[in-house]
Amino acid sequence: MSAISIQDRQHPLIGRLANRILEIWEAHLELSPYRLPEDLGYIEGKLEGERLTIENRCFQTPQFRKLHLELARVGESLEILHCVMFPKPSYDLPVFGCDLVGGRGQISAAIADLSPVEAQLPAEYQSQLNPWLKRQAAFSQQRQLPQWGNIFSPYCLFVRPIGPGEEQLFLDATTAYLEFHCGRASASQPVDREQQANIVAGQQRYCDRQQQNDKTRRVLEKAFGKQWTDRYISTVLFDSPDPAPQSQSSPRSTP
Ligand code: BLA
Repeated sequence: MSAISIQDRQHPLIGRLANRILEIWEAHLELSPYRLPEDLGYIEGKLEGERLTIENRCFQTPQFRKLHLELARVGESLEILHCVMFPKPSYDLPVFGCDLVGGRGQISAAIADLSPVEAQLPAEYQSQLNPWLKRQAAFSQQRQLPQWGNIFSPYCLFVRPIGPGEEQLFLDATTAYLEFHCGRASASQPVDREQQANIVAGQQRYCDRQQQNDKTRRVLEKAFGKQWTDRYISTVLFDSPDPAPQSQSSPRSTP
């Protein structure tokens, strides 16, 4: 699969993480194409006179309804990597998400998490991620999650990485989260219908909260306006899953 790069002067962590994500997806998962609505694959707009470019890569697999990797850039001042892996509601899997926001040579926000869709992460995820809690202490600038961020797990990494050592640690942690998750996902079995309703509700809640991130909304609204942004956030960035299928035993309506 070709490397992803909409720019030459990309922050090295953004390019390295984008390529790492694509390599891990390709190694562990059975990828097939995912069509974005009305060719929202590559988008250009203007923000305060600067060009805003967005490049999307989207796939689906037997376990995931949507794998989304997005690189965005606003002139010279802002660059973003956004990635979310939405499982199908028939699989009881957490949501992998990460976001890198940087500009002028510095990443200001680096976030990576495996977020539970039910009350907490499955036990095997907890024991796998636990050692990373100690390693997270090595980051010199931890950041506080906003209020809507209560969807994230206790293992959520949210830092401003300082220097190549911390950038490498962020890349290592995200790689470990992603490799474990893809390995578990490809070995997992579908759940029964009752559980699917909980999973749909959990993913819906994840999307609702993410949609409350005003910082994302502000960047997009300035370049593309409110209407376009509402549609982009609710159909491309954080679209909720379709409702769970009706149970066989539910009463039929008479024709
Ligand atoms: C923060 N996201 C931000 C910031 C910007 C964006 C400008 C502020 C950076 C800072 O405080 O240093 C912008 N992010 C974008 C844009 C896109 C994007 C425009 O993805 C897409 C085009 N956000 C996600 C995902 C997660 C996430 C998947 O999209 C986590 C899994 C988290 N972004 C996230 C969090 C913050 C953030 C927690 C900090 C919010 C805050 O401090 O209020």
